[in-house]
Amino acid sequence: MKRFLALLAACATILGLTALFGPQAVAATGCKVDYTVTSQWAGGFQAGVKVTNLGAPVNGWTLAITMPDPGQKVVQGWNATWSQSGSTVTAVGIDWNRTLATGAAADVGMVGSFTGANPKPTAFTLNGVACTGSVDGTPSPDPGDDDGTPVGINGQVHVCGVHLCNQYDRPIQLRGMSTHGIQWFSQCYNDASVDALAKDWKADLLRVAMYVQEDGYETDPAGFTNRVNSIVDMAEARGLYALIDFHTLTPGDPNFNLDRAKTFFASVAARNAGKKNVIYEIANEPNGVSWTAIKSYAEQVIPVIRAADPDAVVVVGTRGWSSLGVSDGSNESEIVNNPVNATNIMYAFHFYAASHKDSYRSTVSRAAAQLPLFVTEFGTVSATGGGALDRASTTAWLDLLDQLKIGYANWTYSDAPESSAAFQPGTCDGSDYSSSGVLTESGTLLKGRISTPDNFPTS
Ligand code: IDC
Repeated sequence: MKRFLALLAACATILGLTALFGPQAVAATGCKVDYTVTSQWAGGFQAGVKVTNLGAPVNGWTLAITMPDPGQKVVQGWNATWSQSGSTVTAVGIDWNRTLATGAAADVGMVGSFTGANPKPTAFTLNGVACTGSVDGTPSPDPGDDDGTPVGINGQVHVCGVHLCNQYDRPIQLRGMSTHGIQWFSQCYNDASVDALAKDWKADLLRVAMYVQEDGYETDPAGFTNRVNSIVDMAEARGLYALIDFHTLTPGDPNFNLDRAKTFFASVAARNAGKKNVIYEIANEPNGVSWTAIKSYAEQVIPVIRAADPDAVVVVGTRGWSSLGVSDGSNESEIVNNPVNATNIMYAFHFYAASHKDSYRSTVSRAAAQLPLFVTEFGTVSATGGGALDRASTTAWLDLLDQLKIGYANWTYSDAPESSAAFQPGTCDGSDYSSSGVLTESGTLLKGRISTPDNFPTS
């Protein structure tokens, strides 16, 4: 009897430990799954899977998906750790989505291959419990501190499928402006100018372009880190997202600045981890360098950011000045076939409307079905940052980005003496950033586009 009790106690201990540390600690009592094939091509498909927990809160979950056709294989996935055994595909929640309150949902997704007809899955379980969606009354997320600003409405953003999604798991497009190099134009970023961006332009986003070379970060790491942080704070105070741009340009290989990037991002990510408005852009425009070298850089910098700020979105620059490789004679397939091994990331695409036209637009249209894209920089003029504004091409680009819900930041919110700047030279010496007289032709066009209503989804 004593021996039996001891055995029982040992079992209880093991069970207890499993309950504490096992990924399936708390079983859900109900769940609902929305499975959507978002695109399909010869032998391949992409699917979004939204799993809603209708049972007790879980801290750690495993979603098992039964694929009916033996030819269906998961190739890659996002927002979860994916694996497959026979006909069962498994997605395990990761650091930032592993906790699901009652009624909360996780949006995950996968790219798969198939050889037969690609039928939809026949069954789903969450922590071993069948998802029938039979319990209703899903509570909507707490509106929390919605103050009507972009960050107030959307909260912490994350990548869902090929989109950027808000706290309600709905795709959103963030529209805004990029600073010029803050080593040259710091006088343009002050309370009055950021007020104008938030209130008059009704922008969602300010990109903070911190050059690394050209008298930038490398000359004063602590000083530039502080300047970036203070602009992040100015954006946060007005409910704007801040895109922290590690503005590598020359040399084009981001690995040249790998150690600087690790130091910089460890610092800004730790300092800004608690904020909901920060997105990290780890390399502005890689050029003269292969995609594999860029991917290697990304896979070393992203873990540094995640260690400090696990839930932030990270944007990765692409080959050929962030042209998805097009300006180097390549295209998005090198990324699709060999993506960065990380979740919650997007890929940067840049264009200058007078230089980059239909062939670039068709690449973006095609790539947008397979890769989460963010236009972290673009100009209305030529790639030099000067020359005539190309209204027709800019309009075609912005219509396309609106239609695809791809976020963008325009180069530049500055009074630089070049046609890409939004303000007339000398504007930043004064305090008027609002009247129409201070705008350039490019600034007038962009303010007109950006200030139209966002209509962000709130449920
Ligand atoms: C340009 C600036 C210009 C500056 C030059 C070199 O407009 O004043 O002298 O950089 O630093 C990019 C780059 C961006 C460029 C911009 C226009 O990301 O730094 O800014 N551009 O040439 N990619 C394509 C164009």
